[in-house]
Amino acid sequence: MKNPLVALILGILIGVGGLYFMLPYEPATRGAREIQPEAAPVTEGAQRVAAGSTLQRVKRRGFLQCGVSQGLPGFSNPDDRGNWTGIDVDYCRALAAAIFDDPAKVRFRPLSAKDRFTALQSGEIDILSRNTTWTMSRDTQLGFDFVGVIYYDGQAFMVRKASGITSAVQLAGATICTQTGTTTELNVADFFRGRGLSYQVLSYEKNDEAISAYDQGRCDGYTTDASGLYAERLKMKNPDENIVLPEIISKEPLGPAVRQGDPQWADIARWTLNALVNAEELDITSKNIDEMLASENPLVRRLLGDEGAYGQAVGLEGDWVARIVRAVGNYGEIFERNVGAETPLGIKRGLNALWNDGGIMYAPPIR
Ligand SMILES: N[C@@H](CCC(=O)N[C@@H](CS)C(=O)NCC(=O)O)C(=O)O
Repeated sequence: MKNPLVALILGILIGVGGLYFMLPYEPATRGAREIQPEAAPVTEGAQRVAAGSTLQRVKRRGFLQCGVSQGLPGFSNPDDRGNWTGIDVDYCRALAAAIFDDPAKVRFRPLSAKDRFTALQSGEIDILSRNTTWTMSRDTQLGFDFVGVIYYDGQAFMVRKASGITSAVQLAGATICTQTGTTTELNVADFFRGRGLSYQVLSYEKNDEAISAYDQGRCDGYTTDASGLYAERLKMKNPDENIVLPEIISKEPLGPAVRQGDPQWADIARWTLNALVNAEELDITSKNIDEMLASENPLVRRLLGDEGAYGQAVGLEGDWVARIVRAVGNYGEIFERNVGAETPLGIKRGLNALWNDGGIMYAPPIR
């Protein structure tokens, strides 16, 4: 550099630029971004809750607080005696098994679609496992981390058979019942507006109100995630008089979410989900788990904690996956037990089949 002044100015510019890139990344939660109507932005209070070890808090408390729905068969549904069943419920039981070696050490907190996010932000629950769609705004503006996909879903419509409607495009001018605080409301608006069709939406805070409004004929159609349609149809006066239209109008990747700010807890939640899927891929089931513990297959040995220290790395015991599978089975077992062909919902694996069996369910390896 011939001119020392030019060299000095250049040096300052490079230094300032370098410092800028070293600043910690801070997502803009205020102002700049448009918040979806369903979402309330993260508060400073919520960020305070997130500090510290959720695992330690859960252990000290002696049970996991798991946010679920108020009743959605196949996903999270209480019976008359308050026993919960469903895919989302079994996922929380898997977490409790990994932490406590006891799938019963979990309390289920029923939450409406509208209240679920504040319950997670405020620390009322440790994890949200409630047929919740992973969207960018929920992931980036609410102070959450989604840890994966437990069920690949998509939104569809239900109508009365007697209406003669066989396709969603015939719904022009229709009144549609749905629930507030959901992606469902937003997608239905996109669907009709995008096609220049007129429509009316009746949104209810409680899903059972939306269902009964539709069932009483106040709406021409009811819309939610396709899995939810099969589940909710079971609650109707005459389920067989209703049909699900063929169009899937959105992507609804449903998955568990945790508060941002505790990477160890996010890892535990993420790898519990991955462990369930990897266990299915390796044919490790609740029935053969004890034989599998003697396996020579290195992939099985790593998953079950005979090689490496994968559980210990996230604050769990080495046999965390054996505990999980013994308690709730692998992902395929959970699917079949709760929503599969032999259940009243009768849902096929479809997209939720493993990647090597025609679906897109794929978990990163444990190694
Ligand atoms: N996946 C959508 C919809 C979730 C949702 O709340 N669906 C309703 C209709 S199936 C539901 O679960 N209702 C049961 C309840 O409110 O407890 C979302 O995350 O917004």
